[in-house]
Amino acid sequence: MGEYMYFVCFLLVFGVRVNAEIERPRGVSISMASKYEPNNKQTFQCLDGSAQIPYEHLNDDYCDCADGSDEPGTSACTNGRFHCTNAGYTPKNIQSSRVNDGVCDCCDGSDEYEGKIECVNNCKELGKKLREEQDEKRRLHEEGFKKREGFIAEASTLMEGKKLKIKELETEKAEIQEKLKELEARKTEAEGPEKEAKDKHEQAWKEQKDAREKERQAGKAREAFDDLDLNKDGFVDVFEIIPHLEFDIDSNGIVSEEEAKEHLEDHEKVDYEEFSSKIWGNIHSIYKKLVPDEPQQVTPPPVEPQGDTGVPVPTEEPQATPHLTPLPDEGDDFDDEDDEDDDDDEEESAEEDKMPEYDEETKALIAAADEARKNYEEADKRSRDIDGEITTLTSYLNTDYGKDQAYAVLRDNCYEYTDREYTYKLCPFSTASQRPKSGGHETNLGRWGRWENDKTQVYDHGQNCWNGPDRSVKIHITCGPDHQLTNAYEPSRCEYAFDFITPCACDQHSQPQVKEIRDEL
Ligand code: MAN
Repeated sequence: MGEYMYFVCFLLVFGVRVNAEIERPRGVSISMASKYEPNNKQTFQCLDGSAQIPYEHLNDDYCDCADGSDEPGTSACTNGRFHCTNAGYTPKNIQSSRVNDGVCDCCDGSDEYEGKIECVNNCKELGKKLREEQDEKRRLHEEGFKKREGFIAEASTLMEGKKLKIKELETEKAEIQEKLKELEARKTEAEGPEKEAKDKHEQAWKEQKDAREKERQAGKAREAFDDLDLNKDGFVDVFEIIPHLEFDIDSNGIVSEEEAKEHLEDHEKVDYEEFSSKIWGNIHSIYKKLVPDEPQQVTPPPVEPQGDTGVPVPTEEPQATPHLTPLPDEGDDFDDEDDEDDDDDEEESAEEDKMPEYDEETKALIAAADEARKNYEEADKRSRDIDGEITTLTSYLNTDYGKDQAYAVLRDNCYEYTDREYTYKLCPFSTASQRPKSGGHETNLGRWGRWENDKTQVYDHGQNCWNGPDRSVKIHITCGPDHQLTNAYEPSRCEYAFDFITPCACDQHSQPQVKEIRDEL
């Protein structure tokens, strides 16, 4: 060991900072200094081993080595690297083409030694600033780490609480199952007499209604018979059916004698007895009362040229309906009155068709059954609600909340980030979404999927992208003093990325990256 090295060791042992550079060619880092050692060697071997050159050819402004290693301190080699020591700040390697190019690249000014430009050494100030920034980062990390400890405890309490809740719910469920059996029995017990009483009441009402209906139909049959029996001979005959176009079976516009007869069950004519018992039941749904305005199936008689009076004179009686007696002309009011009668009838019948109230005894049985049903249904609903709650709690507990479950505290919370166009929302372990700032509906970007690694989450199966994939988001998580969504972007169409900071990520293994700050040498 040379005298110089003894001196350096002496200084180190006695805690004195070395204030001089270790001897090495210009532009070489301390770690590479040994490769350029001048004392024992007369030659220099290019670092890639490609050639050996005389030692004095180092930094002679002529590029000898293919890897540029012989010219670390000049700009002779295009691929050379110049090392700035930057004592007080962080060391830096620059392209050797930047050496002496008139631009200060190193904070210690060592790249501009030819004096084309005067470089001020500001490494100390930069180092001070960097130290402060790193101290602040460390402080925040420390703060986050402490918060994380709290979250872990909180998560553990939360989980225990949920587990306990499941136990309570299971106990309640078992009790309710027992109770349900009893309530169902009570319900069945109450519904028996209720049904019996209701059936009795409804049967009585139905009988009444049927009787009334029968009466009503009889009245209608009588009315129809009287209307059809135009000549009032006590019979409805084929010729009295013919004017009624509703009896036109083959829809050719006229009712033939055969068609009329078919409606009279092959009789030429029927009396009221036969009409009401056999005919009316078949025709009541199609029968229409003849009204004077309605075109009737009357074959018009040939019209003679006008006589003296100017009124056309029919030469014969109508042929197809010789028995047709025109309905009395009741004027315009005829229809209206008829309609009013029908309306009244309908109102009356609707009123009559309403089931009368149950008697008091039946009402009491219904009330008792209602109460029993209500009790059963309430218990049944509670039982189903419990199932739902247990499912939710189980899914909560089965979710992976990361190391020490610290991330559990983020669940049931949402965080937003707004850029120029959208507000992005992250509800951890649930959903990610996007909504336009200008209004409009929210787009589902994905549901909670999985951890891709301990600092990246994936939310997928979001709304399908037109002509593209289902939307999905990757959440890049880093340590920060608070839970905050700090960025959202779309690296490729419908595939999003969010940056999220949280103390949950401040675990010991992820200390903030610190740049090496070189002490002065
Ligand atoms: C919407 C948004 C965008 C997305 C397009 C794809 O406009 O969800 O983020 O790129 O749809 O069509």
